[in-house]
Amino acid sequence: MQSTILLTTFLLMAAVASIFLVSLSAASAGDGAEKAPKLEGVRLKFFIAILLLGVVVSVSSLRPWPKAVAAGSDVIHVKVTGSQWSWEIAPKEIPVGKPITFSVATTDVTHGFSVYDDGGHLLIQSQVMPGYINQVSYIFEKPGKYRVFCMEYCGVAHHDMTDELLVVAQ
Ligand SMILES: [Cu+2]
Repeated sequence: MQSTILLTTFLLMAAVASIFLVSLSAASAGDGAEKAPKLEGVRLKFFIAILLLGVVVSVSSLRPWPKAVAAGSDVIHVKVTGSQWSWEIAPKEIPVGKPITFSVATTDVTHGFSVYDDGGHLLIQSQVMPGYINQVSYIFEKPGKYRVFCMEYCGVAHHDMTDELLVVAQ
């Protein structure tokens, strides 16, 4: 199987290379050579415009990432442990407007810890890996119920690996 894939790849590469060589020899033979200088200027301007557009779109759509883990005496620590197929979260009731740092761990396989608001928007997520304790921080601005989902396929009941956080006003 591997050698068939390799042979097919080489044949397709040879086909692409031969098409490229044919077009290159046609271009150097003089086809459309008289139009080249005018087109070159337009092409360069177009290229610069596309490049600038790309830079502007990339920079303006940047978001602060990664989020720094909150530190300090006012930080509330929440211990999260994932196991096939449930979460153990302590405490599950957390105050609004305070920095919360979730320390996530697993007792078995890799899971994905994520918190969603009631509108279904993803607020935070962290990979939950065997042998590691990962941390992610967040400040909940609104009281209410927040859903916890596993974001890493972890077995047959992965879809059932949900829980809830209750964010309460002080
Ligand atoms: Cu899962």
